[in-house]
Amino acid sequence: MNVTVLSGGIGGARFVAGLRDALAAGDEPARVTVIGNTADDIWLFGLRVCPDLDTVMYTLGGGIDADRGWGRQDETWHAKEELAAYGVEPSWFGLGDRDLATHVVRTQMLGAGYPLSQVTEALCDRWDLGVRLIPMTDDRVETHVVIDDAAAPEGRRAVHFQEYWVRLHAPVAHAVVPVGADEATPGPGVLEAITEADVVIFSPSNPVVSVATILAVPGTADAVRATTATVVGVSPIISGSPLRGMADRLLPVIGVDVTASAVGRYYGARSNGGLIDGWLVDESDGDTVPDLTATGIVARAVPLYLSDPDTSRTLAEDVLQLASSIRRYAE
Ligand code: FO1
Repeated sequence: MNVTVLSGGIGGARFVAGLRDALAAGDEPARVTVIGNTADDIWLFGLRVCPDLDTVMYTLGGGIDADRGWGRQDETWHAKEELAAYGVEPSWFGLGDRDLATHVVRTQMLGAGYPLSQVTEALCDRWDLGVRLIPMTDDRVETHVVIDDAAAPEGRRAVHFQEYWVRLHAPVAHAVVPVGADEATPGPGVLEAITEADVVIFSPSNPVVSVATILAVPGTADAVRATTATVVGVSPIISGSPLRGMADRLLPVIGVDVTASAVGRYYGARSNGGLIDGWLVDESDGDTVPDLTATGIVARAVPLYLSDPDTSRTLAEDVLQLASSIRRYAE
């Protein structure tokens, strides 16, 4: 069975780890392809940093700092302290010593002319993930967020997503723009991973700066609409709040309410030209199942909290179960 997951930050990586465990315990051989968001990527001190790819790589490779959800465990920060001592900015982004090695290797390979997809494959070789991780594109796409700035001419300015999130802690946003998306092409294997899958999963990642950015690469959303796979999503919103991150700040920017139902309807039923066939909401949002069903989405309420590997695996099993019940129904 071929399963393809669209994944962004920490929630997506934890979900993929649960999916890998669920499939490993199953009786059917399965291959998992993770299409990672690269619009969070940033140049820092001359190094290319790919947070969402690294979070999947470290989480599935066993190198993640589980408390932070990003960066390496047993990390030290000497290089960061030395850079700060030189007064070199940005000092607001936490680059650990172990993590730096990943960015050095990546930057060296990019500089030698290797595309991000081959760099990612090379880095993942060390970590033995048990899934294939591919970037959404090899081209440069960067999410910029428009915020208030009294000092700016029109009272607003655009900042890189990482500055918006890490330095500014997600202030009120007026627009979210995946810069470069229109000129980007899907990375090697991305369209095939969607069209040849049995199941495509929208992980519980930020709909605006993770899933939407992957879908913003021309051709990707069309591949999801057209695939013979069953497409199932997991709500990143539980009882009106995101599990983590700043989706509650960004969903209003695209005119979507901060509810599990609104996000499901934002993706839309494939039977009505949308992107998903099934949608999982938390038990606390079970009352929204009827109105989702009315839009053509097969919705189900299950526990969505990813508090540990066991709950992640159970959630992944629920997703696969929903996909197979939709598949049977469709046949
Ligand atoms: N998130 C923070 O809140 N503070 C940080 O200093 C920080 C550093 C960092 C370094 C490497 C990396 O791969 C991720 C890092 N993140 C940090 C998380 C990152 O901002 C987010 O995980 C994604 O960009 C959004 O999901």
